[in-house]
Amino acid sequence: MASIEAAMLTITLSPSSVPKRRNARLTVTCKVVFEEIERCVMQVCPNGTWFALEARCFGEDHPNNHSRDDELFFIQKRIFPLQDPSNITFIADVFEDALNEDPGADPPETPSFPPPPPGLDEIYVRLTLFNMFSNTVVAEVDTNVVTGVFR
Ligand SMILES: [Ca+2]
Ligand SMILES: [Ca+2]
Repeated sequence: MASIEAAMLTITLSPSSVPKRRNARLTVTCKVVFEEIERCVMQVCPNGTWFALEARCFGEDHPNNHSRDDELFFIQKRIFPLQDPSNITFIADVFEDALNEDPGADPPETPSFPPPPPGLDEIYVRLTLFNMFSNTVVAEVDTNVVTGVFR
């Protein structure tokens, strides 16, 4: 079965044209390694859509939280054999606050010192490879987690 390898996420922040808001660019790189038989099928029928790789952004939650990680937004889809599987890049441009998946504790009724810590955000991207012919998930991996205080 095909596999997804070297999945990596980086997030870069930059000023935006909107006051008090920053842009965030998510860049995900990976490669898909197909088996010989899968490559053969795609060579024989190069116009078919045989595989699709979807990228979705998640906010990670602590395992003791008993909740599932939040899906923040869908990024993009790549299809094969149209795309070069050895060199895949997804880029998503959002406002930084789209990554603020943990707003932190509510502020106390009376000001306290030190103030409550800001909610740390843990962002990762899940890559899912579908076989479009059998409509099954072939492989699924998560990138590294990028931690920050996004606002
Ligand atoms: Ca979190
Ligand atoms: Ca936060």
